[in-house]
Amino acid sequence: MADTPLVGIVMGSKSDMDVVQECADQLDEFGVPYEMMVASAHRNPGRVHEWASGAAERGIRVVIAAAGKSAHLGGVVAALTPLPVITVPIRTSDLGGLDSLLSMVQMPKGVPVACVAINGAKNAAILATQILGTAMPEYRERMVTFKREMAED
Ligand code: RP5
Repeated sequence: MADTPLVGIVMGSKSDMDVVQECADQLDEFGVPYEMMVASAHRNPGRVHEWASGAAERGIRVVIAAAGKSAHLGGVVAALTPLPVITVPIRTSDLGGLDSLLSMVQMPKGVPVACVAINGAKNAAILATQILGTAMPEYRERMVTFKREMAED
């Protein structure tokens, strides 16, 4: 039987997939099971609601939400789950991703999301694994090894 996903990745559009793939590749490298979903907060609000509100019960421990432009996906997901949400602002053609970044980092008081750099999908995977590592020794150990290897490079 496949491992139960621990990280839930949601993105606002199929067009975000190129960037999000870096996140999935890094989680694969760390051996972290994940699930991935395309759901837009404004085009598919029902799908987002269903996915986010059931995430914790499915066994997800950390959510990664990637979106571009007026990127409210992470905030909407954070409103629907008790899980920590890491957002990835996607670079955009008009404003270079500053639009996505500001939409994410400026969450009002009470509904926080973490936010990595524009197109920082790899860092989202590392941060998610670090969060898992606070309660799961195998991922903590994986992070210790990762940092040691980085320092030796
Ligand atoms: C957001 O709008 C998506 O997250 C994407 O980054 C951006 C553009 O989406 P598409 O028009 O390419 O579907 O909802």
